[in-house]
Amino acid sequence: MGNMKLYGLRISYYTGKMEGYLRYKEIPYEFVVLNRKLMARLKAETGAAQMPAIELPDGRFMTDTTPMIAWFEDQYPDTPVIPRDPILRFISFLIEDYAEEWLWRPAMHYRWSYKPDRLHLARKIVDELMADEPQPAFLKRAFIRRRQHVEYVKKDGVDANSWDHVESIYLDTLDRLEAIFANRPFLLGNRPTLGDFGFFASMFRHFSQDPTASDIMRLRAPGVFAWQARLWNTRASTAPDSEMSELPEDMDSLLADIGGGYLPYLNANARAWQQGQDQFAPVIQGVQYPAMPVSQYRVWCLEQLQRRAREVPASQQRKLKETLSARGCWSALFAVSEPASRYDEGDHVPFKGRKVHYQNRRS
Ligand SMILES: N[C@@H](CCC(=O)N[C@@H](CS)C(=O)NCC(=O)O)C(=O)O
Repeated sequence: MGNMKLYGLRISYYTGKMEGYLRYKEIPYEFVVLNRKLMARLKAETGAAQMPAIELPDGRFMTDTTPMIAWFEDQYPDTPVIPRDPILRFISFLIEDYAEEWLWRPAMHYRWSYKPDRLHLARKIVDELMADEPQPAFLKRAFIRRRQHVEYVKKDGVDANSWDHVESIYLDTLDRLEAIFANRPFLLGNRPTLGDFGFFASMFRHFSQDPTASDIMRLRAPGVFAWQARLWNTRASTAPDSEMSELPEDMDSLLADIGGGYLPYLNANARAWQQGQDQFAPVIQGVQYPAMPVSQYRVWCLEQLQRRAREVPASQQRKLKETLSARGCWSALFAVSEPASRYDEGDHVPFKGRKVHYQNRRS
């Protein structure tokens, strides 16, 4: 696939995830730095003003890293990042979704709530995304700082009451991953699987590089710091070809976080969606969050996870149930029956469809 283009920014969470995957799989691409004009074009081509987006050599556009990776896995089946064992396969989908969606809030919070971080990042964003716009640079930087803080921190549930809980998601995750990477190079063995790429989004482009969070990572979890560089530098053609066939015990606390924090959030979001609400204020692990937007996209995430669990062959369903129940994930996964997201009704993803990620924006 010559001339495939990856549109994004060098500081972007999901662009970093996609680049990590493409580099690992050795799929060639040309990186195109976005500006706001190109962003408008991507919206027209993909249905979503979001990065990354990919333009294939045949002119088709794609967006959304999770279905894009699934699509590339079909095109490039060698050295799959989706485990063959059906239970680990499901767990990989679950961890990918958890990691990229649930670490998003702390990643945005650390980047935009702390002064050294917001000054540094606003400069980087303006220099890439808005370089060709005529306004004075200090005004553009002030605009970005305010926009990001309002949209992705204040309106996304971070207030004085939830602040510590949001930070604990990052800190606890570092501890869980540090313990795992003391045992092996990647989450499920000697080479990366989907879950590694899910964590890579926040850990690579935000936490290992943004000033405040990276100080924490280097001191608290040097093994995680080493892992994100290792993933960036690992190639499928030379990665050891060995897969685990049993879920290692050291993954238990990560799965407990999913069952105790993330899935209850996804369920509250899905219930609010079913009731036609635009906002909801969940209680997560005993902490009252302020009102935040209902996300249609994340109703779809829950729906996809339920579908993936149902796809596990009948002969393995009992084991799946036992494995997830023992780690507090099974009942939380099916607490909302038929989430009915209506998100991708024509089965278009990752190609053009109606895609809205963070906000409800139903109008
Ligand atoms: N689910 C999507 C999420 C993509 C996404 O939200 N990207 C962010 C940047 S990392 C974005 O484009 N935000 C739009 C904005 O900030 O206006 C994926 O996996 O690609």
